[in-house]
Amino acid sequence: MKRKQPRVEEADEKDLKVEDHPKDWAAGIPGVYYSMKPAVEHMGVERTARTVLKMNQKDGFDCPSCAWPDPHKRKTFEFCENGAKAVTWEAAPVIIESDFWAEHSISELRQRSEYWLGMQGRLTEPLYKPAGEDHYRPVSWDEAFGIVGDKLKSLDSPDEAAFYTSGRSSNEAAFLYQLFARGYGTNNLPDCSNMCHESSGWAMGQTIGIGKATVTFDDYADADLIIIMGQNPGTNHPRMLTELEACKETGGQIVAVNPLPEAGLKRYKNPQKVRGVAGKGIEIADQFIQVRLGGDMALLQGVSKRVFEAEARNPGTVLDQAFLDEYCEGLDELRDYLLTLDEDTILEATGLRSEEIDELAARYIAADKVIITWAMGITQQKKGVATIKEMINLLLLRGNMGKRGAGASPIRGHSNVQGDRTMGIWEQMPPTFMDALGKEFGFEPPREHGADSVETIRRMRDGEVKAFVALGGNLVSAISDTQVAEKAFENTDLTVQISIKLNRSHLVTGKEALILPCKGRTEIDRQATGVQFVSVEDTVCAVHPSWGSVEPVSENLLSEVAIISRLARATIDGKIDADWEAFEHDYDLIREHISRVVEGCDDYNRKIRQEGGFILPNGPRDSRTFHTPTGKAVLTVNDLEYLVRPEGTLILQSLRSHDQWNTTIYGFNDRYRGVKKGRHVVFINPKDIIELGLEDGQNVDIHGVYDDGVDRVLRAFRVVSYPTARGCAASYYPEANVLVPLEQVAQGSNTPTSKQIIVRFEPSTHTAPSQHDSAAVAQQPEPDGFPERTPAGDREGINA
Ligand SMILES: Nc1nc2c(c(=O)[nH]1)N[C@H]1C(S)=C(S)[C@@H](COP(=O)(O)OP(=O)(O)OC[C@H]3O[C@@H](n4cnc5c(=O)[nH]c(N)nc54)[C@H](O)[C@@H]3O)O[C@H]1N2
Ligand SMILES: Nc1nc2c(c(=O)[nH]1)N[C@H]1C(S)=C(S)[C@@H](COP(=O)(O)OP(=O)(O)OC[C@H]3O[C@@H](n4cnc5c(=O)[nH]c(N)nc54)[C@H](O)[C@@H]3O)O[C@H]1N2
Ligand SMILES: [Mo]
Repeated sequence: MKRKQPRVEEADEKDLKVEDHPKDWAAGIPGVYYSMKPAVEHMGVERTARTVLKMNQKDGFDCPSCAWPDPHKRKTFEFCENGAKAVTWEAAPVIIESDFWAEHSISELRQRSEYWLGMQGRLTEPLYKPAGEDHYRPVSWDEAFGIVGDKLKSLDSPDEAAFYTSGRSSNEAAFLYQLFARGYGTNNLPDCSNMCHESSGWAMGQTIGIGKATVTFDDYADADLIIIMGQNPGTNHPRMLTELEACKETGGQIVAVNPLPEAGLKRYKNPQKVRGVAGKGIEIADQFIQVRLGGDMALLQGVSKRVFEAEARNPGTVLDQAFLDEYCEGLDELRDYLLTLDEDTILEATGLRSEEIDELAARYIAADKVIITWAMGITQQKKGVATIKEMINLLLLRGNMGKRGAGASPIRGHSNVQGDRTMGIWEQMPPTFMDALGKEFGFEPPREHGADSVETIRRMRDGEVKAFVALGGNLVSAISDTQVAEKAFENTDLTVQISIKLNRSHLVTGKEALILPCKGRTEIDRQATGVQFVSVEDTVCAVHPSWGSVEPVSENLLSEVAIISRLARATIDGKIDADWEAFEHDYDLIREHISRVVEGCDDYNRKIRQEGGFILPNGPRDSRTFHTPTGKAVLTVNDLEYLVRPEGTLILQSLRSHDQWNTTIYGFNDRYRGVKKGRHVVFINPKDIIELGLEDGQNVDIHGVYDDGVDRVLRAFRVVSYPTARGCAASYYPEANVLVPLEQVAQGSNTPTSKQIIVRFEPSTHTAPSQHDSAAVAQQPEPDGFPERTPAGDREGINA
């Protein structure tokens, strides 16, 4: 089973190369090649066949990568390059040997990159770091559970503990985990969603009464117009490109709104089609709108304003008045506000020309069925919640909700982040859920809202949270303000990580620390009553089973469900009416409880066994029912605000390269953007490079600009001339988290503003990358508005 520990070379950034032209298309044959090659290399042919070919099949496991849904009719290869990477990373049969921990101290491992740590292989033994020591040592499972139970029982208040969840765990594990936390007595259930789509949940909950997509999978192909805002599907949701292609094939149009000309938004070569493999692929975006970072709120208001103006010119022809009368409130207030909105402010905030907004408005008005879809470019902005409310406004004006081919579609990140929420992983679940939970398990759940991710870090820093348990994830790397986050972890008495692989959150520890290794989703889960499956929910509310398909990398591993059950027994045995031991043996028992507690999940055990699972009810989508206080969808007035950057600064966003899964770094190439063998780059518009007195290829230190007296800086990052919008820059996440103060959050959702960081640059005296890829060739922007990369000074910048 086990292979020899790999020799992993750290990338030192000195071989970093930047190609002259970023790619203008995504996927195609290279996609398939790039996905299969490492899989076969690391897992061998048989294990590759058992994993990659089972991915997203009805009898297989749900891809542990993103939350994009599966079609009804599955293809043989129902996965993308990134799914294959995620599976290879998890299922490659390489384990960390016991002597590793004596050989490597924690402080030594802390010097290693996330890439190196992840490549060491799977964790297979519970590990314990006693107070005052710098090494983990293997311990028995019983000893490990005892340490956690004793600590949790010794705290003065249950609110001195926090229970974090990342979005990869199953519905069954998530349900038990929140039950454990609430049975113990706290709502401190921070999760990765707090840093991700929290803004979407808030905005949609307040306006249409549900924080989930109002579309189904089929709606994509049916839409007349899809507006993609703040999302990079070519890298982060590649299978979405197939649906965008389907939409185009039936005459639909696509508009991409983004400061960056991302490859997948431009052209797509479908690897499943002959044309996609051999030809030029299909043009995706009919209009590319190169908005400034954080300018989307102004853009959407500008479009809605034009909709009202068009209605005023031709009364009764533009608005869906019947829909608005029956289902919505707030129309007059919105009209009054938008018709007085200053056009120059809109142009200033967006960095766009008036005609570009006119064109989008004309497309919107001409289309009967419109979907607006979005991701982190919107949610991680200070005005993220308000911006999403503006999307809802625009959709409602023409009745684009609760009909085929139309709706609001936030695209979730983690494969089961939405399911975790449905199961109760939220620091502020509503009273109806708490009532049902209390009734089912014979206890009084805590009612006071708990701490989210940012608040948990603050409480750990300030000594208010003393024990931290994480069901997956890598919070220290994922959260903003890295220095503060590290202090917070170190200030905690006990940190516990339930994980499959080593990451930084195992090395920046509390005084005591534990690692509890679990099975991954690819692995067969045998329990006393036989092989178990789990269930997950995708981004369009479809719930389906997931069966592991390969032997676990070690017999010593426990499932997440087993770990949570045993943690609960060690901590709150007998306190609530729950048979923890039985749960571990038979997951159907957990699902029976779910069916009585979670809305929409009645008869769960039967429905989950139907072919393809089932779809959760959704008021706006199914029947134009809006669970708001008045029962109507709410058109909202949101005062326009945008970030004004001081002279000499840029607004920086932090995003994903093509070779990573959040904090997991698979490699050092960002193929579509033309970066190789390094991550320490900052993409800047050529005109801004000149204006700031910098040079393409130069090394700079990037300083966060805040007046709280803390110097937040990234050293020796290479300037890459890139056709991003003027005034904007981009670097990779998680590195850039160093620059974001913990207090910089989106209004309403408390999500760190990872896409809106004001920075200034200084020439770096630190050594790092060198070699640049020759003098670049000047290129004219293409007619469709997707610019090419050009070195500073060679031509006019984009969107000047
Ligand atoms: N391969 C891979 N897949 C993933 C992930 C991964 O790390 N790797 N992560 C998963 C997770 S958890 C998530 S949440 C999703 C994230 O999916 P994305 O949201 O696509 O992820 P990001 O890389 O953060 O890209 C943000 C995009 O928004 C744009 N953007 C930034 N700011 C603005 C703005 O102000 N306005 C507009 N209009 N656009 C803006 C950026 O240029 C970029 O194209 O992907 C999921 N899928
Ligand atoms: N600056 C900046 N910061 C960001 C973002 C950004 O765009 N910019 N994006 C934010 C977003 S959208 C998100 S979702 C968060 C992500 O935050 P997290 O979800 O906390 O981080 P991940 O990197 O996805 O977690 C990876 C770890 O999960 C563990 N893991 C993997 N699979 C399993 C499993 O099956 N079970 C268990 N128990 N553990 C497993 C592995 O040990 C792995 O190291 O980061 C946020 N932070
Ligand atoms: Mo995410």
